[in-house]
Amino acid sequence: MATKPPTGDPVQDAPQVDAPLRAAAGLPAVAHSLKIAQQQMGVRRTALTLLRVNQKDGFDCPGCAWPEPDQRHKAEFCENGAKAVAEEATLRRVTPDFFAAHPVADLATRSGYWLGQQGRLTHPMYLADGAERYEPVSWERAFDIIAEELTALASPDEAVFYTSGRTSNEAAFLYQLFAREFGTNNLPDCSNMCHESSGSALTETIGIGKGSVSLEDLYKSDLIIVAGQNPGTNHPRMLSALEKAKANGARIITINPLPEAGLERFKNPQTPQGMFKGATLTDLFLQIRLGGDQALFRLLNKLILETEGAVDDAFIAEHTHGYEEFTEAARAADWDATLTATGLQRAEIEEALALVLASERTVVCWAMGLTQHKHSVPTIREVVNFLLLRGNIGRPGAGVCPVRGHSNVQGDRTMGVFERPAPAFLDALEKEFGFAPPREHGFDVVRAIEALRDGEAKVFFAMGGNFVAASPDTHVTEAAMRRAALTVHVSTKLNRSHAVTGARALILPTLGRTERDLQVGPNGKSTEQFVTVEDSMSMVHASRGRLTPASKHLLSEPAIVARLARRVLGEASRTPWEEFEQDYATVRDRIAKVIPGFEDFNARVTGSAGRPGGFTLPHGPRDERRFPTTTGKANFTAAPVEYPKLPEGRLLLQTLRSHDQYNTTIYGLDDRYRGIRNGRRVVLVSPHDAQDLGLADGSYVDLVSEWTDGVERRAPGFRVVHYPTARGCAAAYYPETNVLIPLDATADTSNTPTSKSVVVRLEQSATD
Ligand SMILES: Nc1nc2c(c(=O)[nH]1)N[C@H]1C(S)=C(S)[C@@H](COP(=O)(O)OP(=O)(O)OC[C@H]3O[C@@H](n4cnc5c(=O)[nH]c(N)nc54)[C@H](O)[C@@H]3O)O[C@H]1N2
Ligand SMILES: Nc1nc2c(c(=O)[nH]1)N[C@H]1C(S)=C(S)[C@@H](COP(=O)(O)OP(=O)(O)OC[C@H]3O[C@@H](n4cnc5c(=O)[nH]c(N)nc54)[C@H](O)[C@@H]3O)O[C@H]1N2
Ligand SMILES: [Mo]
Repeated sequence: MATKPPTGDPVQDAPQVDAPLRAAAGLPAVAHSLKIAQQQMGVRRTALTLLRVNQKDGFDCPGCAWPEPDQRHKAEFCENGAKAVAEEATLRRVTPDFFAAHPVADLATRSGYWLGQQGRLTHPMYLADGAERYEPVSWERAFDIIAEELTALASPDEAVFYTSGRTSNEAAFLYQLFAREFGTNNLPDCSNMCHESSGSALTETIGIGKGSVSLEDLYKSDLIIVAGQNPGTNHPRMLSALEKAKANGARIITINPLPEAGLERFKNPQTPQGMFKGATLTDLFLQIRLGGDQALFRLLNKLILETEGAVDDAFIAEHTHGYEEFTEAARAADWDATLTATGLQRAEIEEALALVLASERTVVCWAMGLTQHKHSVPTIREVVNFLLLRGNIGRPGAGVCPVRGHSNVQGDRTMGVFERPAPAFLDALEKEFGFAPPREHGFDVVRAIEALRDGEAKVFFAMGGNFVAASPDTHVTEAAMRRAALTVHVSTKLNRSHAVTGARALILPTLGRTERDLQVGPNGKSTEQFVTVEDSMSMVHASRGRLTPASKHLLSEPAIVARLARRVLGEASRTPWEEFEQDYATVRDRIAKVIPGFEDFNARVTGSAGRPGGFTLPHGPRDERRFPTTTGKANFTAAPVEYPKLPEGRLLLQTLRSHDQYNTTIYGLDDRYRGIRNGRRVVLVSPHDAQDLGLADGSYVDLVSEWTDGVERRAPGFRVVHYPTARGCAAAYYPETNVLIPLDATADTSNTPTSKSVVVRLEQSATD
């Protein structure tokens, strides 16, 4: 039973709707995750595998980047972590027979859900120019094909090397090293669509693009503000941390257009009381309009400034820059404009202010609700202003907490996967490896799509991910991809990017996190390798797979990069690629020499020196209130306040995740907490707006986005769901809605697609 994928497709998308839940997790969550896991893996494998998740001798959960507490529970995973593991550890297989039965044209008609449900990829597969089907290919031939296309390019900058955030530190380091030795900084990654706005804002203001808090800080804080994040679905283990913080006396303000079940009430399945009763988490819910956060924080800042003794003058004098200019801008903040921007009541903001002023130690957590707007960078800078005002950075219980998505997205960036690398990083690479890395900045995700579209890039290589489904402006992105000479995907599972290809295409199947990684050394003996990852709180630790690999033809990601590099760079390269493949410890030794904070890496990560379970990377602002910015201080900033303005009769659409998906991987068709079952094509609209617009619950509409280029982008056939979202705002799931997001609708500075603010009109569907 465990090995049979569903047969019917297109999957019947027939949403059924109940009232949303008011609490997350508890018994139903455990039952639900076990059901999905057992369908994929069977009962025994489910039990054995899940017990290894996030244990000190086990593997890092391939779900989110939330850290593991020091005192681990026997089951240190959550419902959605279990689904992520099941998705990878499934017993279903996509073999050469499957590809023989399904031409690419057929795969292109299938839903992402159906593709993912087919199981793990087992063989390297090649789609020749003009061929209808992928055929099995040897690894040698696959590397020859890539080398052929790469060496035929007029410039290394015609190649693009994408990374999704599951790639280990070791693989990521080798990957960027290869790309740069080949000669390009074209290293876009999923961060460009994710927390790039956080990185841009934090680097400018505090000097480092990472969060400044640990789990301990959350436990010690007086006030935790969770803005633009849905941890009940996307970071479920964060709820345990919030629960603990509350037990220690913290208050929680939630800022969100949607009431999200997990933040209302949490029934911790790991404690007997929690399982049944649960803890109320949110003390104050601010139901903000999409994109209203900058205005809200600006007004709070003005109110703090106007309160006698509320500002930490000593901290500001000693550690910050730009205070005068900032206070001038903040004092100009206006109540009426803020109430319009946020849709909040005056009393609600006053209540928030009271909680802020009562707190000595404040943390602000955020995710995609703050990062995917046109004005995301100034919004996050305003959050920094807010924390700086009361000295809430660099002391226990306080700080910035951008909650990362993919399990190693932060580590990949630390390893140098970045299209705009710092000169100091390139200098260190040059010194260690003896070649001159390119200095010119490369393409990020949006620029890579433009380059492919315009014929300026010809080879697209992806280390994981599902680029065409995750990227904005689906039709434009797909057309761009089809112009490439060669597209290559290193993947564990089948996805849409394998069906929308360049003239030639390769699928290179790879080991997942859960699988044992054996490499043959120079003496002919196999030794087990482990890799390392960095979580959202800068903790680096080892991850060791335990399961037998899905197929004997798989290569690990480090092995794929090392073999590719040897084939492409040949004798000219002085880098010991073969040694790197045989023994990942030698890669870690080089990381230790190139990247600050990794000194003595091997010893510290294995526990042979220091405490077991890894180590925390240095962070100037957190550790010693040292701010490595251009001014040498923490920078206050004073950007003009912006918020989205809606033309008459339009709604602002955010594109978000359901409870049964991991980005473009769809686990199932339910969104349990929001009361939606058996379908994904739903649009959540406030009943008031629905009434004004004449949209009955249960009617079907097309979502039509309106953009300055005059092009109408349409996503047809969405069931209207009356839902308690903020006025003027709507919500629908991604990736189905990526057709609506124009390629050039991006955030200022970070160039992140504005996936949380798309102006749409809702038209009755022709089929309705
Ligand atoms: N199970 C599971 N886990 C995941 C993922 C997954 O798909 N599934 N994805 C992973 C990845 S890569 C990431 S980046 C994270 C994403 O984690 P989240 O950011 O939690 O993901 P989204 O579903 O995009 O939810 C955005 C939240 O912000 C709110 N929001 C939207 N716009 C605004 C706004 O303008 N202001 C405010 N204040 N709130 C707003 C939405 O209502 C929603 O609650 O999760 C990671 N973990
Ligand atoms: N409209 C809209 N678009 C968005 C977002 C949004 O909120 N709204 N969110 C954005 C965000 S935050 C992100 S992070 C991106 C995500 O973009 P991506 O990271 O590109 O997409 P994923 O869906 O996470 O990629 C899933 C695929 O990764 C492969 N995979 C899984 N595990 C492994 C592994 O261990 N190794 C390798 N090599 N491959 C593996 C599998 O083949 C799987 O099909 O999407 C972005 N796009
Ligand atoms: Mo993400």
